[in-house]
Amino acid sequence: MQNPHLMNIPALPFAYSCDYRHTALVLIDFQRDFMEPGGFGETLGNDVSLLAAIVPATQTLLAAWRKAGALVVHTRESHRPDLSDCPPAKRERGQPALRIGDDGPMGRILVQGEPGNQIIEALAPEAGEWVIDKPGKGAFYATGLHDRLQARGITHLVFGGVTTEVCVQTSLREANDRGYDCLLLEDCTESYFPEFKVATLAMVRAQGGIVGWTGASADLLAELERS
Ligand code: TIU
Repeated sequence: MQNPHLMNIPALPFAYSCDYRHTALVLIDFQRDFMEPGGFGETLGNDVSLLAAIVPATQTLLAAWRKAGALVVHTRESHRPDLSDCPPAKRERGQPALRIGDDGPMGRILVQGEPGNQIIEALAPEAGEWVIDKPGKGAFYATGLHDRLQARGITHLVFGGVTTEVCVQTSLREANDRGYDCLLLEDCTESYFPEFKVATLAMVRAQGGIVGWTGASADLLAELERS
């Protein structure tokens, strides 16, 4: 008998098949530091209002994923208050208005526990969901995430989050190298640079899905409902 929990999601470059019991929804860095004025994203010179468009679709998906009882992983790009996990090369890069660790309108920029480091209310983690604090752009560097996913029997990762070409793409590529099949949801990820989002989606699925698949949340929702 066919596995009733198996989903065959229309995607590019071809259908993405996964059993939701072995799949995690990974929401990358939906934190105020990137989504709201006064945080890290804005200090880098970006128009952060561009990112709001994906919140409703991501909320809908998150609600359905929770209802299915499948694993939700939230990440935050963040550093310890003493910045011992922030390489000088990262802190000193460029000419931002405020640097990592500086005091901003939402507390210290990109520092754990500060108001700006919290995930936005609309997508706030619930009890039992994983919240991974990561010092790098990728979710696997210095976090222990791979071991936790392995222990849980996770083989597939569905990605949303910000920004597409920075923390989302880095995390997806790290995951691909660790053997996960990865689906990037185009309406649940956004960049400060629309052209970079388009390019990232194209390069992920090129060459027969060289690092993953891209798809739409509605197609995932339909399969989740069916299974
Ligand atoms: N600057 C930018 O586009 N992104 C980051 O610095 N981090 C994340 O993508 N989370």
